[in-house]
Amino acid sequence: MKRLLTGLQPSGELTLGSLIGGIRQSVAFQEEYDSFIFVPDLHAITVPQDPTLLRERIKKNVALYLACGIDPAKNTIYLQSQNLYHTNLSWILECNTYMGEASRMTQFKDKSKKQQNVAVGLFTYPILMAADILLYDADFVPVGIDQKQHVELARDIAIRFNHKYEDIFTVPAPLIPEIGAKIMNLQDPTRKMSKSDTDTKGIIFLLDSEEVIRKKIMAAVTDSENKVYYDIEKKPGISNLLTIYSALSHMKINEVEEKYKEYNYGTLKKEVADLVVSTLLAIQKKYQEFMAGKVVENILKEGLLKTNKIAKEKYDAVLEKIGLGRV
Ligand code: ATP
Ligand code: LTN
Repeated sequence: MKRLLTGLQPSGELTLGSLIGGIRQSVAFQEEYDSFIFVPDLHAITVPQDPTLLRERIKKNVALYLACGIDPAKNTIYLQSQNLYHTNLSWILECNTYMGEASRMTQFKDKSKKQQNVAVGLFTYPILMAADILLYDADFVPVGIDQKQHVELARDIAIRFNHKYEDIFTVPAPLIPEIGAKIMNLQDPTRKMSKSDTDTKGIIFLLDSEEVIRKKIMAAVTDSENKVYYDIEKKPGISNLLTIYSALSHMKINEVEEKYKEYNYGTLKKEVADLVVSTLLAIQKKYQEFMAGKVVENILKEGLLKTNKIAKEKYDAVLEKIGLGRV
């Protein structure tokens, strides 16, 4: 059985983009693959975090995975920082990654522009991500389009490592959703809807109330043509709303276009809001149940035991190949 692995940083509250571009793919594939989904909390500290909020978000992330349909019987669910092999392997991979390739990462360029004091970890973060993936021999990594370059780096590192030290890592491939690979900010539909943005008006959080969701969607920036059709260049706002509707309704974009072509923007927005509200309220109900008991704690305990065993084997094999460890 092929293995699938992904994770969503607890760097902010999860958004509609996290659901459509991230979690939902893992849910869709969990029947067919040996699925791993984790909380990359070490990635979150590449930018400043409030410790209390961060700890809370870790639990919330897991409860949201479950509420969005991740089945603990079909997935290995775990927390990155508890498994020390991730950072150990990351160091070894850092020593096998060139400055040139690490410097090409566009997300670093974007994120470092927004910060005054940029942490070294923000620069090396894609290598930790490669360790997350290669440690478990993942075949596929479901991600939104913004993470494709990072998975490709993991691929390049694996290929080089295999060439230098004989085959040791499975070479991973990104899995990008056909619809919804990039959900845009509702206030600026040329930018990704990103959970760590400080201005929250254009972001739908999975735990937003019905009233807030409706307000944000009704206020989404569109254009003045008042004709519903998909054109990402000319009509980024309307195209984003059509994408959201298509992703949540499982209808094709052209079917959604056809359905709403005679409607005005106000009605389209209302229908998108109805669908988002019904999807998210159902998730929120389940979320409350998972937050209440000890489910999350128990799942993470079990996940740590299982992943420690797998990771240790891979890590020991790597040490052996590269000539480290006791003689
Ligand atoms: P940050 O703002 O902290 O960089 P983010 O909002 O980009 O976070 P991540 O945790 O980095 O979210 O992403 C988790 C997964 O969800 C990744 O696979 C990412 O590609 C996907 N994803 C996040 N935002 C979107 C979006 N707006 N559209 C589609 N996919 C997304
Ligand atoms: N970098 C990713 C989160 C992440 C990840 C991973 C995703 C860390 N390690 C391994 C897939 C596989 C992000 O910011 N979305």
